[in-house]
Amino acid sequence: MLRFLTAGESHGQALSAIVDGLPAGLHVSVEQINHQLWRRQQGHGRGGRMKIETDQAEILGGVRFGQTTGGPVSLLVRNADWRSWSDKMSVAPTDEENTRRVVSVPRPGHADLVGHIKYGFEDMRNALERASARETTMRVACGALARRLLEDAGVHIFSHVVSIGPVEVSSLPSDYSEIARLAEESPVRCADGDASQRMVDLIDQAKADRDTLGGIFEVVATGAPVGLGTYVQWDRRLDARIAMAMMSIQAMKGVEIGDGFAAARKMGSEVMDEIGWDGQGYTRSSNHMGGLEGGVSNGEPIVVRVAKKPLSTLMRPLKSVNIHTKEPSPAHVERSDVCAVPAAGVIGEAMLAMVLADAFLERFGGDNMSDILANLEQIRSAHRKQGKSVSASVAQDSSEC
Ligand code: EPS
Repeated sequence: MLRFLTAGESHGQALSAIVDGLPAGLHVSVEQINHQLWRRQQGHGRGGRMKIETDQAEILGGVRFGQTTGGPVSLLVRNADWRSWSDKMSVAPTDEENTRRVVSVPRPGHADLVGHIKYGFEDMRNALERASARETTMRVACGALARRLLEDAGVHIFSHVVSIGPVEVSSLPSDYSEIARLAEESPVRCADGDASQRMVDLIDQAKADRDTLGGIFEVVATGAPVGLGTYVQWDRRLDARIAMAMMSIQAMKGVEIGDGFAAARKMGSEVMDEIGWDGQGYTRSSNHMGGLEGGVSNGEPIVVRVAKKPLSTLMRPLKSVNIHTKEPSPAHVERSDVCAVPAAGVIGEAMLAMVLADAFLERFGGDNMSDILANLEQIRSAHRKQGKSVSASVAQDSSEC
């Protein structure tokens, strides 16, 4: 089982994580993790914090001479902004009330109020510091390791933004590698140049209005083998595991796989991906199911769309109530982003990588990378042989007709 846990607060000293269950012999490097951390920090609409931070991972354990040992991998990313927060986020008790930057008026849509009620905090900073999407730094760091494993097996993951607020993509290349390339070049990770510009303009307008924006991103995994996940138990279905992972990202409010909600409005004949045989393997006329049937990967690209609500920290604060006086008050204002949908796509990639790598190890598992890749090859070649014999029996059946 591949799993990870994160720790740390947005303005604490550092963020940390443990990734448990990686096999031995996986080639990893801080440079490759840092590249993913850099991608997460980009995107038009990010706030001042991204100018302060240059997220850099440190590997504290589980890797020796560039390869995983099979032990837990321990990761650390220091918060550069800690310099300005060391007194306000002091680990040791302090009597200095005025150094605390107490948060007393919850922001609608944020974890502030539920954190106060649930944990009994009189200072909601205790809630917001951990609920903050800054935590996703570690998800991306952990996901970078899972991504390495998948790459060795020929699985590639990318994301692109399909809408920000009301602005949607209207035309996309048919080739996934071209979509990935164009998204990487866009300031909002959108592969449609025209929509990309309109998204930038919309974000500028929202900033001027002191408002925020959400949007939808798509994450795609190509090259995933058939048979990841299973229908035999509810919590082992791959689509369910992907949905949970995506919904666990801060501010996400919806997930769809393949045509998702649009498929629900169509006839069955319009949305099933018809099956063919090309002499070597099965073919599909389309991929409306997003690469998953019965909770199992079917060999087609895995396509997931995720909806992010607008950020709940508004520079023009909404109505709220002071939790101490119960008097009406404008919500707390904290430095934040106007739009973080492009970054959310990179985080979605990391979460999909973790889920797919976990399912991959379940299916092809072994203690080291060579065994795992040998298992993959053995199963693939068995499928090829099975394909040939199916093809022979189809030929025989048709000659008997
Ligand atoms: C951050 C995500 C957002 C940023 C944060 C850094 O966190 P939140 O979910 O709390 O709004 O606003 O930056 C700050 C907290 C700050 O002080 O600017 C991230 O993705 O790193």
